[in-house]
Amino acid sequence: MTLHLAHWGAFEAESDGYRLTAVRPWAGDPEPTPLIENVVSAQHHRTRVDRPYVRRGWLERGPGGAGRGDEEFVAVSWERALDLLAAELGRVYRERGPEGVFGGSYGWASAGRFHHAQGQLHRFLNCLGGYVRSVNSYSLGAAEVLLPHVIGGMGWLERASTAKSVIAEHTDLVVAFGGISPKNSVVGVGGAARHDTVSWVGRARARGCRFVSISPLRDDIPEQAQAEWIAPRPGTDAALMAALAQVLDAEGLADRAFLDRYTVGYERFIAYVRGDSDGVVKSPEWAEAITEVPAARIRELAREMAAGRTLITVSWSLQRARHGEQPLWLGVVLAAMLGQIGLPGGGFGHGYGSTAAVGEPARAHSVPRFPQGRNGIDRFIPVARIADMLLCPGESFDYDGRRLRYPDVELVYWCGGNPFHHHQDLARLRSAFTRPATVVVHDAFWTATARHADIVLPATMSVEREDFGAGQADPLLLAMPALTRPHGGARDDYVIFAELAERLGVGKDFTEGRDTGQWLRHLYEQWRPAGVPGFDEFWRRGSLEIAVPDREQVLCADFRADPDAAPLSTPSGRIEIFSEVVAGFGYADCPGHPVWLAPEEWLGAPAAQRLPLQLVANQPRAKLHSQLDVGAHSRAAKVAGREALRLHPSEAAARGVSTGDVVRVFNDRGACLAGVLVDEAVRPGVAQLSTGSWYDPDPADPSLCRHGNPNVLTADRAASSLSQGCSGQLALVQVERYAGVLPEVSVDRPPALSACGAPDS
Ligand code: PGD
Repeated sequence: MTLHLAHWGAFEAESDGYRLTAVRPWAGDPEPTPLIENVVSAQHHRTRVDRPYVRRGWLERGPGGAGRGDEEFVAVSWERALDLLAAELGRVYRERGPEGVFGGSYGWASAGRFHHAQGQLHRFLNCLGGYVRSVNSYSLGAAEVLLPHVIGGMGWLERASTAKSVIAEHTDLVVAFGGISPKNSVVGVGGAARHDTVSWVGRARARGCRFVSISPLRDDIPEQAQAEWIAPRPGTDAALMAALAQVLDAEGLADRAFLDRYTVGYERFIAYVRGDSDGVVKSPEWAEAITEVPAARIRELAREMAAGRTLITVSWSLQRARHGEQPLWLGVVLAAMLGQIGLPGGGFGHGYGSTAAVGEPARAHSVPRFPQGRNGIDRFIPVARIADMLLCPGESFDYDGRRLRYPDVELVYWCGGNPFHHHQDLARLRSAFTRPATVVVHDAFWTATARHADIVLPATMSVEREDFGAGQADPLLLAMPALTRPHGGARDDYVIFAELAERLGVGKDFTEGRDTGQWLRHLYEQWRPAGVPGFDEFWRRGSLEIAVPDREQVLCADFRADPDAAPLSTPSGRIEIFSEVVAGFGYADCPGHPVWLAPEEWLGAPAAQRLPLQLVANQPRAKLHSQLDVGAHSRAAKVAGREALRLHPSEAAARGVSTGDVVRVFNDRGACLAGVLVDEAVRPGVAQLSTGSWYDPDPADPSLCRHGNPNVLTADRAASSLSQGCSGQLALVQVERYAGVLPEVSVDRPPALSACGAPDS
């Protein structure tokens, strides 16, 4: 048995050289996940890309978007594909320079430090002079821009977060806005070897810690938490939080000494809460009208929060929404009012349950990294503005106090991501994707993005190549020998880029004369801290544990001990309840202190008369994002072969549908078909449809996805002018029984392929 690492866990596998014959979770994982099964069943699925393909129109007519996404693909040899692509890259760099190439290429790709797809692409494009990049992520777009103004950078916050073991031992009350999701906490960027959410939550509960989960979904927290469930209208958490602040203030429960010493701007914020600045007291009664949470419960919760050691945690999903900055900022403010930031088990957290990494104490050392070189230009877009960039070149936009312009890109290169999974308003993205002259995609599968490309190059899966891996916060560094040979003619991204680089005259710059094995040894030895075994010993052992100096880590403990000696990285060095910098930007949708702002699409909006359900488009349970959607575990979770849509019994009854029925979910942007699951764990007024089912547009109407991808329904609207972050979590929709003849789902077969390019390799 050989160990292997995926974003969702470590597993042991046997193979016959071509196929994985036995797979089981790593023995060291206390709470293994069934997501491992998807790897086995998807590896040789018919939707693997088996050789290079070129879209017929591009091959016959040359660069241009007409027919993209609709036409058949022609199989070509590796030689021909690489020659064509090298010639096209040469043309674009010659005529347009790096500004003509978008290499932002957002996506999670696979675990493994060397074969990290984006890192490979970026190094390759940097060898050619650079590229238009993307900044921030779909996961944390609002947080990454806001938090440096308020408490500190997202990377720091994640690394420094209070250890889960400390919460289990010290916290009296966890108030979890967005819950502590058991399904999301199994996943961590780069790998999560030891899963422990159920156990740390269970330990805390057994000691007497109480959990309050504030979410439209009851199962957003492990059962072991025995949590009280408060289900406000989705998107209204900021109003609920403002009311909690109002009670703390009015009842003298705010810790003035803490606020004076460790924060700036409280007076400006509290004037808003008291109604001094706008004439509206943010009382529990005010919040009840917005959230539908009873005022008495809000008042009581505020008192409970002040009565013991309380952790306020805000999930990542809350900021992945219109005005997503506000509940996050308010979470920090509430924790500051309670005065427990820096104390064991008290204070603030962002993302417990959103990823395996939060609450993992920091390692003594980072892990080896493939160098990406230097980008010769400084042009970027906030990552979720991809469609705007393609549709509106030259137009200006706001971002974190700057006024920038969208570049005019001619070639889009995607490697290790699936924008037709991750982006919002897919009909709009489809039309944006007709704009560039050329779209190149490397992927292992015929994802919707590959189907919207001109040149599709087959990438290996991680089990088909040699690497080493470690999660963002996991102390385990794992050797990952290849488990099988590649599927069909698939090649490693590294090998593909090395061959392209050779053709473009930068081969040596890209490879430095090393093959994969030599790179692994080189990266490891360059990184190797004192006391850590050499590469051969590491590879022989199969793994090593990186030291963790402080297992009882507490967020901001040093800041609390001495805020002058250990200031925060904010402009004032203190927690910024009012930010002069953010206020100075003058954004109406993100003022200088946190506020409740009604989004365009919420249950209290006029549009809810027509579209009375709030879509919650959250992360899927049976796969990571869209990865391995054709795997057996993912398919087993579908209903009638489509993504499952969960509805409260009252909403199902009102529409005359029951579990197993197929419904049409629709709004003004598009529609999709989904299979109903009636479930009391969903708040009335909510339709929960996870992301990840591969987009399967109906040929007659591409705004209809036959497979249940919620991103045909979500709005391509930024969280705010400050962050330009993804707001894909929430949208208004209506649901009706699907009355017509059910169209077949076709995305689990390859697109139309023609062999007339006669593969010769
Ligand atoms: P993945 O499905 O992980 O989704 O979006 P992301 O694009 O990351 O895509 C990774 C792709 O890389 C897959 O197609 C996989 O086959 C491919 N791949 C894997 N390994 C390799 C490799 O070695 N080489 C190459 N070339 N390809 C490889 C995720 C994004 O979606 C994220 S992070 C979030 S948090 C967002 N969440 C939401 C949400 O909550 N709600 C909505 N509505 N939308 C979202 N979109 C975002």
